[in-house]
Amino acid sequence: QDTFESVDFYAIDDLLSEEHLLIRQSMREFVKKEISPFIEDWSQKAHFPKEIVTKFGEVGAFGPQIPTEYGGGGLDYIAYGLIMQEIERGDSGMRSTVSVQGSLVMYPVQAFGSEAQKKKYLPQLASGKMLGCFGLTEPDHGSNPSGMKTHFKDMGDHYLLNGAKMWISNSPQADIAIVWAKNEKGRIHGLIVERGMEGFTTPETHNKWSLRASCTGELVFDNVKVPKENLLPGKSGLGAPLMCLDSARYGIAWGALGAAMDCYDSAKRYALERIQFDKPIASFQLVQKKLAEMLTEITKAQLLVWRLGKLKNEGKATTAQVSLAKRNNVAMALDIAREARQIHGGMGITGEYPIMRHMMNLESVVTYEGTHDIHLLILGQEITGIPAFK
Ligand code: TGC
Ligand code: FAD
Repeated sequence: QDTFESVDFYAIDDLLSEEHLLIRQSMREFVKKEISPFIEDWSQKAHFPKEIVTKFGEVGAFGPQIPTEYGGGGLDYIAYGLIMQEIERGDSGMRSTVSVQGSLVMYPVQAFGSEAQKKKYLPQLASGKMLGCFGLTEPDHGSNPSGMKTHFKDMGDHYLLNGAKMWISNSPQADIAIVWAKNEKGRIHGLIVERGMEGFTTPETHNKWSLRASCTGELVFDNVKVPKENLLPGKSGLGAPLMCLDSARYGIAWGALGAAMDCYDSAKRYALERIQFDKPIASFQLVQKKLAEMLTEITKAQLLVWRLGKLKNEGKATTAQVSLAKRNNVAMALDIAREARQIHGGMGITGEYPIMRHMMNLESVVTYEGTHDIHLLILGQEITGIPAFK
């Protein structure tokens, strides 16, 4: 039974509106009913439960920040963050599915798409009738997407797309892919590629030890004819996908907090129940130190994302501020997962507790959407004005 209790040591709930609290509560109940009872089994079996996609659509998890006229939630960024926090409390892989759909597929269609593209895709994506994925990373271009090789040629009445993307969340099950590719002049554009287009395949990546309930795969384009109306007309250049990443990275900063809270909650309960040397292990100073430091780091991370959410609502959040939060909160969650694993002793490596699953998941989260070190370099560039990437 899922007995999760969240953390609110600094009365941060007082900073939230009634609507925020209601949204968080309904998402928490959704996770308790639709994710927690099954997630261990899905993860052990490396099974992506496709039926969760329509359920996420029904509960309003896809594109909460997208305007209602296109089927989105029309909510603010604090609400969006709280939804990510609750879902990742359930599992980072589930949050991945939702982040990709909302921030990496719906967002670019809404921000850079034509009116016809918005009408065609957004309501379908919001309701979960359609699943999307986002193809930026390539086998030889991960942290450095500007070097991408995937390209398209103007053939008069259509584009001809060739190349390959790797490590793409949702790809084996996705109905559409937002694909970033270069034109003949080397300029990056977004194309909407639909399943069923000839020459387009999505081989699955097997044997992951992380995000096992999320499906990951490649996108392979072998002379794919893409209709001209499938090019996103509103923005080109690397800045376009990087804007999508700003939105998804923001959600991850909140999501990681959910995973951290789940590990802390489990560790606290276990420490109070587990008896060694005739006492609960919670009575030993070394265990109390671990718990006190977890609470401290969670509280700091909560304040960070709350303030970042306010800045995002005002349209003032910068890329570097988002990097700081994504980097800090994911590393914080990973540290807490590792410490919580210690508190659970041998039980911590089993599926009886969520700890090891969160820990393994977070190893992907600390790498995708910009690695821990790439975010450090984004901050370094912000401080010094000097990019140290190249
Ligand atoms: P750089 O020269 O800095 O910039 C290129 C152009 O982009 C502009 N720009 C931005 N525009 C809008 N928003 C931003 N955040 C922007 N950042 C930069 C910039 O002004 C420039 O414009 P212009 O007009 O001068 O061309 O680019 P760079 O090639 O040096 O790269 C910088 C770097 C390393 C920070 C960037 O490439 C980066 O962030 N790399 C990390 C790659 C990454 O995060 N990949 C994520 C793939 S998607 C994913 O992982 C999904 S997981 C999903 C899940 O399952 O949850
Ligand atoms: P590399 O870029 O090869 O980096 C390897 C190491 O080198 C890292 O430690 C990195 O920090 C370091 N490094 C690289 N450059 C520098 C530098 N200049 N200075 C210092 N250190 C450096 N991508 C998508 O497009 N869409 C998705 O949906 C998606 N989903 C993913 C799901 C999973 C489960 C995973 C694991 C990845 C996913 N990715 C996705 C890809 C992800 O964004 C990349 O893995 C990530 O950007 C890092 O690229 P890479 O793995 O090629 O590592």
